[in-house]
Amino acid sequence: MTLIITPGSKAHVDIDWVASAIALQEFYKLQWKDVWVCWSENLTATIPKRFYDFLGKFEKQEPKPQDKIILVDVSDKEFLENKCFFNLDNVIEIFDHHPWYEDFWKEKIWDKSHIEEIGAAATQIARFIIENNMFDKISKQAKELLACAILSNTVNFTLKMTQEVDKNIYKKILEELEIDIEAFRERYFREVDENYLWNPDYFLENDIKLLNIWEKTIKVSQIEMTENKKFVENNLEKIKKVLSGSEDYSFLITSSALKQKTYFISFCDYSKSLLEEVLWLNFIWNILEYDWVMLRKQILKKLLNKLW
Ligand SMILES: [Mn+2]
Repeated sequence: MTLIITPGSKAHVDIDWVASAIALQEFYKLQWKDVWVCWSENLTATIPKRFYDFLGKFEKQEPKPQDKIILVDVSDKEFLENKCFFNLDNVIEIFDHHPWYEDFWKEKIWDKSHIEEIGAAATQIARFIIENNMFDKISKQAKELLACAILSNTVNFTLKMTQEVDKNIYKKILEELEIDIEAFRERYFREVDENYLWNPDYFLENDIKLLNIWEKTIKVSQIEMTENKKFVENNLEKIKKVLSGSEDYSFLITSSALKQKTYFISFCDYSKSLLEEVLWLNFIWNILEYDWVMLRKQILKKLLNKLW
């Protein structure tokens, strides 16, 4: 039996997905040889460059019709039915922290469906490996990736979805690695900023989400960086280019975990008025400032409620 760990589509992957998949592959390889990952090569800026060599070594393979699938960080049945490249009946296990499709998966794979509202899929995977007494067999880099992923997906533990278990598992990993918590966090967020500054065009382009909803199309680009304000001001023309297109609504959202600020950037009047209505705040020229962290999935939820 061949096991393939995958996010289910060929879209870009963030650090939560990469960290979870790599650690899970290491875990299952301790018991089963034939375990592969399948992902697109499009990495978002949330993955520091220091991990690129390590990630490049992982054996990737496309699933064949008979292969069994483990899904990580995704359980959206409708999305998968449209985008995935395998039969959903081949899924044998799922780890995800986006609630909604619990019943569907429970019915299909019963106790192999691990879906819960928690800050990061990486927390689930780390806890799962710890509970199976195998955490000391996981590589140092996989552990570091897991810790970075928890930091990133919980936006430094400020996101509403964050649970105590996210904080506890994060602490446990760093204690085991004997790494200073403050220094680790500071380094991680600095490295993400460095990615954006190193290749702004690429990273602006690759974290875009397109949605079709009630005959309207929405394009949302996302950047998560500490110095987001400076970056936006210096790259307005590039952002404008990324956001241009035939969509009904288009904007960029960028939150800073360390500064706890979010900015929305839009060049389209429809999008601006919609965001102003939902957020109860005003754009000044093309920028709206919001005094807390918010991620794309949260603003999309608000907009969808509004447009409904
Ligand atoms: Mn995630």
